[in-house]
Amino acid sequence: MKFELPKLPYNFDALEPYLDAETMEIHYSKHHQTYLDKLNEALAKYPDLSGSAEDLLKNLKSLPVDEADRKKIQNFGGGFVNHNLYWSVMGPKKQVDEKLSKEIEAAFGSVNEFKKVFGDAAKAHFGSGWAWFVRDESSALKIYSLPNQDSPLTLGHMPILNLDVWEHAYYLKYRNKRPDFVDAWWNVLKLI
Ligand code: MN3
Repeated sequence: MKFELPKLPYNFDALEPYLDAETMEIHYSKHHQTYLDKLNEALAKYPDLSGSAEDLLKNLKSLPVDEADRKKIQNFGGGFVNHNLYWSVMGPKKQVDEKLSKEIEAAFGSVNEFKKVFGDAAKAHFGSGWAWFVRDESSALKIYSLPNQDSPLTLGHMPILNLDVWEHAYYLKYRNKRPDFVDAWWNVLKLI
């Protein structure tokens, strides 16, 4: 199995000034591409594997691969799939999901409270990783962060949206000020 990089659904400069074009270009063309290349390289040894990249992460623990390759699929498969979602939830124009907004209000009290809890998870995450908004196995809405490229899919959860808090996601523009990046990011999240 060999996966391909999905086309970015907007130009590199489309999310300016909140996400700068240089960060977007390096993030997509270098970081995302490298995760994909290394995933494909790891999978080349296993011609009998099938399914989507998401399936690999869902079934990570039971994949018939050796342990070093399981770790590669966790890291590079996660890197590939996590960024696919990340690009898709952002955009230059709001396309608010009204149904989701109502669910958020029911679960968190208000959209602002949701933003606070999610933003705090992103700001407080130590080191590289992602903030996640997911449905758990009982369909409950949950917010948490995970290290590195670990995917909620491996926990049996369905990702709704995610925020990359690796330094490569913001350092060129925001330097060490991750909280400023997190606060600005709501402007380019199209769903909410
Ligand atoms: Mn990234």
